Amino acid sequence: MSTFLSDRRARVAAALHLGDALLLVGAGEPILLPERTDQTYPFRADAEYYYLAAQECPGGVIAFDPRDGDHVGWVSFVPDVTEGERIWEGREQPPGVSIAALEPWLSARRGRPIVALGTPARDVESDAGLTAQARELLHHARRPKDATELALLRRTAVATAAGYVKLRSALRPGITERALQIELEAEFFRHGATRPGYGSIIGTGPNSAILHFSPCDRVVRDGDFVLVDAGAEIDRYMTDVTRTYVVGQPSAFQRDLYQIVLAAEEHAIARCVPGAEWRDVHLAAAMEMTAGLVHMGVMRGKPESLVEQDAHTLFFPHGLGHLVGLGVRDGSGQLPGRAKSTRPGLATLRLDLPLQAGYVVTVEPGLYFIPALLNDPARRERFRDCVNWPLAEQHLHLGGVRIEDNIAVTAGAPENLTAAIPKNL
Ligand SMILES: [Mn+2]
Repeated sequence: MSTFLSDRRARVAAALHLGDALLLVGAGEPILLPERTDQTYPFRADAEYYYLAAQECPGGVIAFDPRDGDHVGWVSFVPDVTEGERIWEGREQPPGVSIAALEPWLSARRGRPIVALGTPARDVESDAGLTAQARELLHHARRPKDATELALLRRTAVATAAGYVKLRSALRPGITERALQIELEAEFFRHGATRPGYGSIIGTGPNSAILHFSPCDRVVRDGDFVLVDAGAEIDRYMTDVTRTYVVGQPSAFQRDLYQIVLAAEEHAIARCVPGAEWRDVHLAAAMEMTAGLVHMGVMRGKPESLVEQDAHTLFFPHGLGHLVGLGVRDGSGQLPGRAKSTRPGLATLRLDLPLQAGYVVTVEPGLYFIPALLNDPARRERFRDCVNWPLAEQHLHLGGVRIEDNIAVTAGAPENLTAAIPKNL
């Protein structure tokens, strides 16, 4: 077994405090498409399994008995590959012990509590309390990225950068969002991607204000904002980057909006140091962008008071970012034991913890003119005095700006893994 995997397993064993409990981590089974045939969704092992096995293996189970110790305690049980799988899928027998040996392994340890992580087989009788506790600890232990993970993230960043260069060279009035998607994703593959990390978001014109817009056949027009949020994936690790462009000459208004988001993003990146509370980094960016909107004449009042009232959420309705790695929101959430904030302006945060060296976090401030928010009567009443409503209305179809990089937190200065992707309108 590779050293990185044995190191990783040893780190997890130390973090989980299993006591006398046995650990089972299941990969899960393929899921049938809703077509009533034998077709399945592309198989993705449960992330908790993949982290400990570094392989896709439907039906696989990683088991650990802490009494047996770090060296012999870990066993990888794998299903016996069938002739059908060899013929149709070209599958080969993965390394490991036949899954048939799992039952005797468990019988020899009868009576001990079981912690079942990953996607457990249905017939495992696990201890729900211990399992919930272990899951939170594993989640937290996976947050600092090891060298193998960082190397994969750097490779995905290279493939992602190539895609953005290609898309940008194709960007002109008359091209469709779909054609831009094709250029972007084909270039990801040409540079080693195993797939796009998530559904590529490409929104042009008013579509750029839809936070998770799926590209369609809309034709790009001169003066449109073009917001692209996409990233390449290699072996389950992915980059999550956003850039916003203007086709042709940007208006003064577009330029101002862009500069506000860009400055907030760069200042937030500089704040990604060990010990920084993520909610503080988020609120500082919110404050800065609110001050910018006041300066532009879009919002009215003192930035501190506007953010206090959550008025900024009219234009910046999401959190500043999340952790990324083995999955697009890998390891996000709260510090173990910390409850999710109930303050409306913080409830949308996907992350609430102090940053630590080794974490890879997205920094993605944005400002948008979202009709669903700006036309909402309750918000218009509540924030009557906070917004220059006639000016906001003039820009209801303008769309929005988001800029996102992936930042590795280190003991020294933050490292921007996606700095190679140009950030200019
Ligand atoms: Mn993101």
